[in-house]
Amino acid sequence: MGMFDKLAFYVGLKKREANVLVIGLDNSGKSTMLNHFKPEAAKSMEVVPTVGFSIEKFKTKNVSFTAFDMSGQGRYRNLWEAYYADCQGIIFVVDSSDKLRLVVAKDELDQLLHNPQIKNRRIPMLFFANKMDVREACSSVKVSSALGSRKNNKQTLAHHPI
Ligand SMILES: Nc1nc2c(ncn2[C@@H]2O[C@H](COP(=O)(O)OP(=O)(O)OP(=O)(O)O)[C@@H](O)[C@H]2O)c(=O)[nH]1
Ligand SMILES: [Mg+2]
Repeated sequence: MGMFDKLAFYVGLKKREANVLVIGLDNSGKSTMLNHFKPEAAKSMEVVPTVGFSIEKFKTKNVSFTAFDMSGQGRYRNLWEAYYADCQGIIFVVDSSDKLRLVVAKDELDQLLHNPQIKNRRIPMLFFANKMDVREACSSVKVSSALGSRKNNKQTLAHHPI
């Protein structure tokens, strides 16, 4: 539960419940990552592309998380911003092996960071450089520099293969 513990560290000191928005391009592995954190009995056998969004609940020692697993498909990305105002944390998942679309991921990230619901708040963001098991995947450092990550926003880059 390392990733949620990390977010709990940032949001748990003041709040007992937190909404976490899980975003990133389609096929980046958001639902697979969340499935990985579920208890054995609740895991899906097969993860399929998300339609719209789905809601998952997780609990760490101090904080109950509601994760909004958003679809990353182009036609659904405009749904993300409807959840900005009411989220206390964001996990941005990147497919590190999808070099061609790193620029698209950056574009989406820039739009997110410029959104008034986000830019005027200090909101913890965690970047997950996924698919590190793929041989030609970019390193987490490369993913970070492709996204132009800003350390002063308390953003963290995770790169644990799942
Ligand atoms: N090799 C590899 N494949 C992964 C990894 N994580 C996810 N995948 C695969 O990537 C594909 C997409 O995973 P999803 O979890 O559905 O991706 P998503 O980001 O939820 O996609 P949308 O719901 O369409 O936005 C699936 O075939 C997964 O099995 C990983 O770490 N390594
Ligand atoms: Mg999904």
